[in-house]
Amino acid sequence: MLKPGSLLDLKWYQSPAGMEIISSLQREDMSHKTFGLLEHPSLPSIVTAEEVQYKIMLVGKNGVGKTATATNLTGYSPMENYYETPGIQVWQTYWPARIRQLNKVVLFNLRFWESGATATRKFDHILPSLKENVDCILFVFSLLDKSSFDELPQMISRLTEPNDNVCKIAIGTKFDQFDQSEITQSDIQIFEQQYDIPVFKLQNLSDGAGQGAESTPRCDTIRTLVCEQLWAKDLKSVNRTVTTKTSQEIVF
Ligand SMILES: Nc1nc2c(ncn2[C@@H]2O[C@H](COP(=O)(O)OP(=O)(O)O)[C@@H](O)[C@H]2O)c(=O)[nH]1
Ligand SMILES: [Mg+2]
Repeated sequence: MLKPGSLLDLKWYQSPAGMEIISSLQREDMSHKTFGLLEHPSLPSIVTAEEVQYKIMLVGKNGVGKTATATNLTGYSPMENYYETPGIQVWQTYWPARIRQLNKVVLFNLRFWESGATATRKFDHILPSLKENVDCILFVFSLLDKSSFDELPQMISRLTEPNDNVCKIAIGTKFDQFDQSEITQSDIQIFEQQYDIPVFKLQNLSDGAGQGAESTPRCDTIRTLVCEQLWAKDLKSVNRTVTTKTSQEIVF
């Protein structure tokens, strides 16, 4: 399993250069600017960051926090009231990161796709639309709902194939209430080893009690870790098909 921080500099976004790019992606109140699918951020003129785009699909039981994870990672305000996502929803964000090996900054354009389970069951086109050209599957479970964690293996076998070159990450939500979780750290480690899928714990509500601010990874860190897994997936595919144009662009 990839050691966190081995490909991307996890702290770079806090450097002066990182903060300059990020401030051009944020509003004055530090919330993320939101960009429509056809919009593009204008970066400071001194910055030349190459852009890479990824489609990320969120799956998991209803109510585990897929929408909250997508809005949290893209800087949208959380939903005030819970309702099941009625069809497909897409959120996008831009996030810069420094690639250690290339000493180069890349702007990650992350597009998160999610749908509610009822809509997915009712309309046959939804699952194929989510899966089409997907780069990454986020298997979302709630740290407060053991059954949502226990369902992951079945979901993995339904949605993935060996050597499919799709990046796979599990996200455990409700980290703010981890002290009430029936899922232990050892359960998580066994899962990571068995499926070779990293598990990131995420707190989507900032006012939650439980885990102290010190021990809770910032959403910015989780976003960077997701970018790192996507970069690792691209490196793997470059090793497989070194002749494609995209692969060459990624290496240099
Ligand atoms: N305390 C806490 N609540 C969360 C967290 N993530 C999501 N929720 C809540 O869980 C409920 C379901 O979240 P939602 O994202 O709509 O679930 P979805 O059906 O999987 O899309 C909502 O009331 C969210 O506010 C979290 O990290 N902590
Ligand atoms: Mg939802």
